Amino acid sequence: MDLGKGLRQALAKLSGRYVDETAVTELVKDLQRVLIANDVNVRFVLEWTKKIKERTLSEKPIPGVGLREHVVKVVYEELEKFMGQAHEPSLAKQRILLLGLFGVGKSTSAGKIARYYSSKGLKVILVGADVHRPAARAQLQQLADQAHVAFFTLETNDAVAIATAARKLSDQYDVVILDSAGRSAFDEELARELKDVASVFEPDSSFLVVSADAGQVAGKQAKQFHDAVGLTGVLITKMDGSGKGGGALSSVVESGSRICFLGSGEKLQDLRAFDPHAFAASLLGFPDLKELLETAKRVSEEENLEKAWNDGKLDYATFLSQLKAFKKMGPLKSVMQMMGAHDLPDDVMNQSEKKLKAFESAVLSMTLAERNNPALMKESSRQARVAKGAGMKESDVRELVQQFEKTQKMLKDVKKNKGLLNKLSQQFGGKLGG
Ligand SMILES: Nc1nc2c(ncn2[C@@H]2O[C@H](COP(=O)(O)OP(=O)(O)OP(=O)(O)O)[C@@H](O)[C@H]2O)c(=O)[nH]1
Ligand SMILES: [Mg+2]
Repeated sequence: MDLGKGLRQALAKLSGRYVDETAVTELVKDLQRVLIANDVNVRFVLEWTKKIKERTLSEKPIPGVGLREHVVKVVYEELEKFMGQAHEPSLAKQRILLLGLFGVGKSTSAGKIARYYSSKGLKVILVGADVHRPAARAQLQQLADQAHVAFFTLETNDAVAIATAARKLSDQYDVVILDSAGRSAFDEELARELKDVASVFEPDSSFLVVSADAGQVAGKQAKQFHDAVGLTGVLITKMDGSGKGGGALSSVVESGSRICFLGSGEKLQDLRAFDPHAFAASLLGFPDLKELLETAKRVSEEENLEKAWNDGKLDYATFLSQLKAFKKMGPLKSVMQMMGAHDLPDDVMNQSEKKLKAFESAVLSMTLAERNNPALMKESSRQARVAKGAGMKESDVRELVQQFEKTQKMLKDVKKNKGLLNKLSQQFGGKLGG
């Protein structure tokens, strides 16, 4: 199972249940299972989850944030902390050396980095110095064409001669990127060749390219290459297609190397500078967790909607204002994810976003009297009028009315309401889930 999905499912189990020590212990076990299945080092998994358990149980949630969200926040923060620093690619004049074993994605990554810098307005040239594989330089030239950058090589089998000439290209270009030859395994000969190339090319940055498929072996590779030729950081490719991304990431961080870029596809735009904040957010399925938590708090304060719920007075007007508040929190998908409804198929998501919109236009087509006195909407002549006003089918309006009545009934059944968001998540989350 992919790491993000596994983590999200583990967290989603918390929704709708009382979060206590038993629930946290269970979560920790789930997290451990997911991480180990993704090839993450066992010692790290145990240390990391221990910290999560300690923090979750000892810290008080910030006001306005439920216990479940608090747990999610702790997991998120610990993930972010572990991942190390963000990499901000320098925009200065520079030379970049790419190294790594066979087929890991060096040349593709060279093209991606070239495209990145070129899009920043810098003058970029790609240098083909893989003198071992016959078609390597032609492939790099194609990548240069795709990225709309210059290309350079020499018709020789002497990589050092090419690197020497490439060093001089800095007179004419802002960014010179040298693509070196791969090997099936790290060995003395490769180390020597890379050292020779580096000594004449004098790179500002040397990035080791590893594939996510390598799993924990990525960390070992990072250490070998670092000890032999020195590294600025690591670029992990194929994050899109591997179940071992977690192992590759964590082992590289543990080896003491920095993660600088992530590649997540074959196209030139599939490259991101590494940002632990964004990375943790995307793994856990939150576009921006901090913002979402803050918005959730602000919305409920501003609108004081809990009061309406606690009073047990649900009419179309209240319901509409709740929907609007709900919408303010961002796309339905993010909100649902915050509520723990993860990995729902897109068509389900889109459909219910559509439903929400339909509901809104229906309510807007109601008279004030109808909004405040929901019983009126049972009349089919009124339903027909609203349908016409909202540009909907009568059957759709009828369905919405039925849905509203269900919600109303549910509200009456619940004596003490814990909060608007919980209620809404039950109404919509439950419906979507089932
Ligand atoms: N899915 C996916 N495929 C990738 C990614 N990066 C590279 N590839 C693919 O991996 C294969 C090898 O990529 P190359 O860039 O040729 O790898 P290389 O390290 O230069 O290979 P050698 O020069 O033979 O050592 C190609 O089919 C690429 O399209 C990535 O991030 N995701
Ligand atoms: Mg190559």
